[in-house]
Formats: sequence, C-alpha cells, structure tokens
Amino acid sequence: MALLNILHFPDPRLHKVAKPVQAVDARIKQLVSDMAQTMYDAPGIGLAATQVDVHERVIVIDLSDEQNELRVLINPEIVWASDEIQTYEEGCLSVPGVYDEVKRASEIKVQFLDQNGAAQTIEADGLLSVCIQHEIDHLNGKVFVERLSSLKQSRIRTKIAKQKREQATAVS
Ligand code: K1U
Ligand code: ZN
Repeated sequence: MALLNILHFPDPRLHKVAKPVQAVDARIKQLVSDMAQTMYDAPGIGLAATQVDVHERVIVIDLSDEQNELRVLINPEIVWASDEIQTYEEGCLSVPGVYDEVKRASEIKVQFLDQNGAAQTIEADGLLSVCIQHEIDHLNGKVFVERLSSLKQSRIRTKIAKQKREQATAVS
C-alpha cells in the first residue's frame, strides 16, 4: 500500500474528465487500496481517483468513525435523482481549509461496479448522497467550489494565493 499525493485546487489536472474503467483487475484493486489508505490518512470521508492524478472512474467512501466501512464505486452512474434538494456544508481534500454550503439532490440511485467487479445499485440520502455526488463531480473534472457564486470563487482563489505566498515566505 502507498500514500498518494492529493492535487490541490486550482491545479488544472483536477479538471480532467476521468475515463471508464475497462476491467477491475489487479491494477485497479491496487489503486483502490492506495486510495483508501490515502483517504484514511488525510483524513477524509471520500476520495476520487482524479484527486490523486489518476483519470479513471474510481471512488472510495467511508462515513464511519471507525474507518471500517469502505465503499468502492467504480464507473458510478446516477440513474435517478430526487427533485428535492438538500444543502450541506462541504469540504474537500483538494481545497484544504475551505468549507461552504452546496445544494444537491437529496436522494439518488446509483449503479456501479464494486471492488470485485460485481454490478451494484444503491439508494443514498443524507451525507452519503452528498458525498457520492461530490466525488462524481471530481470524476467529471468539477471541484465543489465551482458550484459556488463567482464572488465566493474569487474570494477562495485570493485566499489560496495568499496561503501559497505565506508558505513560500515561511520556507525561504
Ligand atoms: O472529495 C474529497 O475531497 C473528500 C471530502 C468529501 C466530502 C466531505 C463533505 C461533503 C462532501 C464531500 C472530505 O472528506 S473533506 C474532509 C471531511 O469531510 C472530514 C474529515 C475528517 C472527518 C470527517 C470529515
Ligand atoms: Zn473533493
């Protein structure tokens, strides 16, 4: 197992659209294992392959406090979404220190392959629904801040540029 490097917004590689996985083989199983370790280490409750610069449609999620309920979603497709909307204050391992409210469908039905390559369907609501939609956005090259107003995005870009300048000064 290995810890993978997480790309940080506004890295342009976060905007690549991930390709479908052709076969759930040993390479994909190793990627899943490395992504899970990287998510637990961060710590986070989700991670998309895009965030570790692998542009294939793989997601890991674990909402448990004990980090023992890993969910693996390969080639996830939202096949139904409720008209009802929920608002949740989201964070992102690719945008550390930034949290803001995002509106998304309350309930979704998702088809995907699990880590054994078996087809699965789940219905999700609450945080699981939020997290799956957030991670599928990553696979489609979209970071959650890009769902915020232009003014908020501009403030976030300014904050990140300032943090980068301060980090550069601290090490020099
Ligand atoms: O995709 C990511 O960047 C992971 C992200 C998932 C997410 C969180 C909240 C709403 C939507 C999607 C995170 O895991 S951010 C960190 C976080 O939420 C967390 C970290 C430690 C404990 C509990 C939560
Ligand atoms: Zn994220």
